[in-house]
Amino acid sequence: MQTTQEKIIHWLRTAFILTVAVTPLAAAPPDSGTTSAPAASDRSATHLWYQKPAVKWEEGLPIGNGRLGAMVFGGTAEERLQLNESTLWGGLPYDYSNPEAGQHLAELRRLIFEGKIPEAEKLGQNMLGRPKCQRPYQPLGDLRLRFPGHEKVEQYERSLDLDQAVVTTTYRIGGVEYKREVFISVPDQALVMRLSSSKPGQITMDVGIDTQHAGIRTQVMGNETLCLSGQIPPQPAGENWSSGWDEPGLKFEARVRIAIEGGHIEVGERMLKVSNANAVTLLLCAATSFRNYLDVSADPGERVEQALSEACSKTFAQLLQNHLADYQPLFRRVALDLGMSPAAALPTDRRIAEFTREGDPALVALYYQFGRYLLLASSRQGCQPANLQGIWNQELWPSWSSKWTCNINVEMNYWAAETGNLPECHEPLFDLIDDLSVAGQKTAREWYGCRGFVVHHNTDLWRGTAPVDGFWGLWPMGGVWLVQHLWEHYAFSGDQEFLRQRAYPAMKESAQFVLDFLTEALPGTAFPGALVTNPSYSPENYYKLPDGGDGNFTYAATMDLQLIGDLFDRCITASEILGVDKEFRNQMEVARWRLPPLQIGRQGQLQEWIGDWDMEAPDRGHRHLSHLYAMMPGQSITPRETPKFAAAVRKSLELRGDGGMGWSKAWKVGLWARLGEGDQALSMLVGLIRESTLPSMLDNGPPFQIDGNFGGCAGIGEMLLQSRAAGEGTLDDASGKLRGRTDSDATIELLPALPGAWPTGKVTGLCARGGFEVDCTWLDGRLTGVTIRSRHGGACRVCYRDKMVTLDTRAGQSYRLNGELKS
Ligand code: FUC
Repeated sequence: MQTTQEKIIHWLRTAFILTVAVTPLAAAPPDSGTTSAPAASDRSATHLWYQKPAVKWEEGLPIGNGRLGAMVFGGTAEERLQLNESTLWGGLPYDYSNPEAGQHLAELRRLIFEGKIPEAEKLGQNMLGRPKCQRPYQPLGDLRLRFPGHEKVEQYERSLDLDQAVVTTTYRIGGVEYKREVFISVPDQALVMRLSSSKPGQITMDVGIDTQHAGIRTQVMGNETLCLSGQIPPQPAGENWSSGWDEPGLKFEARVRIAIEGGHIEVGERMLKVSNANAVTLLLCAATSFRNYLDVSADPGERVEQALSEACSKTFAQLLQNHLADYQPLFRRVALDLGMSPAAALPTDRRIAEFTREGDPALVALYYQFGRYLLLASSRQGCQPANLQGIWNQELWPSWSSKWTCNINVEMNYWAAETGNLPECHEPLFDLIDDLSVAGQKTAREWYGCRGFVVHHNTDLWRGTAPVDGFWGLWPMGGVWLVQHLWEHYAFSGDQEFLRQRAYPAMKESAQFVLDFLTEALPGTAFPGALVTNPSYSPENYYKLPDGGDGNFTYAATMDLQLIGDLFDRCITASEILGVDKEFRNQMEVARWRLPPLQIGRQGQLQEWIGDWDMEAPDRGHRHLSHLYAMMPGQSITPRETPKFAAAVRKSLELRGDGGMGWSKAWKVGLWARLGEGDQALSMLVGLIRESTLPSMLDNGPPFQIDGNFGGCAGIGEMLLQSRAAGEGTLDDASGKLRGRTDSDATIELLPALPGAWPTGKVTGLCARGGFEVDCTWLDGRLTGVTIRSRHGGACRVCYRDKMVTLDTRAGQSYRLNGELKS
């Protein structure tokens, strides 16, 4: 196998550059993705399906509209839909501030510069927020349906249709076929379930709703509505990296309304009893008192009643139509066909268990589309961003409180948003950043005496920005990573108003923090006089100290330098584009030059820390790949522009091995793809699907964490298409210094990491930086055609293996090239 460096050398030798005037095709319609439905026979590309109900929660099928979520079990005699509302969290508005934290900073820095790491880590414990853990995401309740006599059924099937975002359960008893369809609608803000059967008068069931929050009881309203209404009770003692709270918290309410066709309804003990109906439509709406992170004064009952009464006035067919009219144009923007094999006919749990490299390429396409589905279901405009579990959580104390973890997890949730043509789904993250850029100012002042804003390694509904959990929580780079997403949205969309109004202001606040936070390395350190971060930490890894102990803290961990390099580069470019802040731009240019370089260590690896400590690090297979940020999701190291450093990344990746949780494997899929090594990327994908994926296709960390799904989805996208924005910065490959923006055009790499196991395929609607939408076909492992739609015009370098062509595009036009990149 060729190494990355050999590949680059080969590419440099053989590359020829052409600039061609390609005649555009007819102007593309504004939303020109694939809008037709997949072939009806091709269920394997769009359906997850199973021959038995979920027993465990993790086996359920998730549905959602970004705010309301449900895990559907598909039971027969007993059906359970576990419910969530994305703003239902523990506690009340809170800022975790610690006025004494800042007084320890100078001493902490001195200890770290002097290598007194255990002492520094002890001191760091005094610099945590108060209390030292944040609040957890909470479950709402459970909708429970009981069907007497449905214990023994035949021809059972439950499925999730990704093209419709509908979960369907069907089975037979005797000569009667039963069917339940359920979806959660964005336009109607309701969970909608339709129960029907092949013969009239067959639907008899009990309907109830309950919650595990203490002291809350269901009430019956009239004879067709159930109401679950209450307030999160105090939980003084926290668990699982959560703090408790002493006061009653958010108010919440859920109402269920039933409309029957034929038969009748009776009121039972806190439930409704339906008998002998021909069909039933069940609607469920829910809300909380949360308005924003400072204001929890909304009336959930009013919110619920309004949504419910509007939804009630529509038929099931109208509700379904509204739902599909919202969902399908978004979902169908991207279509992916990696080829079919007999395995595709099997139920999804078997496909996952039996997945091999060559065996079932269609499962990869399904996994990819499932990621896009999950983003649409958990991250919609106006809602909270997808948390560690998206929106699906049944625990009072979920793993890591199901928060937004900012040292990889929440960012990974959004890696597929732009490439997968769902930029609208990225917006909840921008709203979160807006909040944090305000909330984090107080923390920046209080902890570090800095301007701008800081975010540490976690945040919650209350926009906590203080360091939490333990001394390792003193990782002040969360905001620096998050704001890169604003730049990315600009890079894909070219939306200058977005850059001016939203992206640049937050990026600038973050850069201001960094400029103030950077400090001169003391004499006796590796780079005396350089500007460095301190305290610093390579999430969440540790190294061996000279006395044999473990050290976490350091100064200038590699990842910090990369994050700051990207932030400065992008802020400098943004300020130039917008024609503002010349003086501030100069400060960033000077500071960038004074950062220490990235370094290649004894093993040829990219050093994770300021010292060459990787080889002796106790956990060499550590799940985090923090120092490889510059290659994925960052772009300052690439095989084309910085072959020496790309080879060092490759070495680091090899040294890390193939283990880790789902999200770690997903990150490696993306890294191997960026290295242009499709077979390695596929190997990681096999690991992700075989070892770290539940039968439901949700990530199985373990435990379940949705970042693995989103990261895997993004990684598959990277195997098929990569792109760089015009002028994106790189390292100087000789010195490892950050050298700022280059003069290149936007670049698109077609099929950069296509594995041998996917010889034939087609993808439509992937997005590239620079404002392009790309369709590709390939045969026998070679590109056969590409169509590029330009959103806002501009030059674009199109690369495929050793070929390159520059297109000078006009806004709204499409360009078609063959496998030789000729028109
Ligand atoms: C980081 C990771 C863990 C987990 C948690 C939510 O702490 O190291 O593995 O993903 O975030």
